[in-house]
Amino acid sequence: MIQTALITGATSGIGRATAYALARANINLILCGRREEELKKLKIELDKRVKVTTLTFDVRDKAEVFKQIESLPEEFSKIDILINNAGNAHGLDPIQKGDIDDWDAMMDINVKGLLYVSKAIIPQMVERKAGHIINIGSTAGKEVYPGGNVYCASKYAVDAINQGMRIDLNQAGIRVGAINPGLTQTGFSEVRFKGDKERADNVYRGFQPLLPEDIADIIAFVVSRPYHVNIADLTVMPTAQASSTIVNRN
Ligand code: NDP
Ligand code: 8X3
Repeated sequence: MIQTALITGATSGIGRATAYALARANINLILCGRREEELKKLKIELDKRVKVTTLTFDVRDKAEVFKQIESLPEEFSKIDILINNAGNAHGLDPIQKGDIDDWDAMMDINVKGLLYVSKAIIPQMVERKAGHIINIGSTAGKEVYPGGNVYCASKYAVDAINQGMRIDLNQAGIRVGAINPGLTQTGFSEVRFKGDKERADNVYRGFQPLLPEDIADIIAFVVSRPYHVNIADLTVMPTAQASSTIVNRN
């Protein structure tokens, strides 16, 4: 039975690599993001292999999230796997210097956006008593670091939501688990530092960071387990990283 996965944040980084990995596993794809051009390019590349459709929306726009997901054509309307991946950090300022707009963005996207998308999809999974939700958390959701304040709070919230979903959806037989990556080289730091590429590159300087494909391979492994196996919480760091603040750089 061919499955269908919806991936948020599929235009870049971990989400994009996951689209490739799940296509290789013959899973049909609903690819989501705000950058329509990127979604179109991805669809052209991947629909040689599996069925692909795209949804362009901002996860902060509650009405649009529901409208877009409800508009899915019949052949994509049964969603077996939800990958809650869309998210970013905005800024790395100490709390006393933090920008309120950055705080709003992180809580609205990483926490509320994840909830809106989940709310639009969970009822059909409950009805079928089957489904798999993977929430992309972070090492930032396990350990707070200097300047991480609100980003860490948003990822601690993802950790709590992941646990809460697993508890509440237990009787419905739905699998729920989190993958918590450490330092992964994606567009993440460029977004965090508002396009300052040099500062972004410095984050990954002097050691081998994770690549988005490393996380995507793990997601493909997690979804390929037999249905009685639920990988509930998985933290993955580069070998050079021991904690949020301890990185072995040359
Ligand atoms: P990228 O910046 O490469 O990708 C972020 C993705 O999120 C993009 O596809 C972007 O799509 C989407 N996105 C951002 N804001 C919105 C929005 N408002 N509405 C819809 N989609 C949105 O970063 P990563 O791949 O690294 O990040 C993916 C996830 O991994 C995030 O949740 C991040 O917190 C987490 N993570 C990343 C780590 C890292 O070191 N890179 C480590 C731990 C966790 P678009 O711009 O088209 O909307
Ligand atoms: C991304 C990892 O350490 O840059 O969530 O916050 S970190």
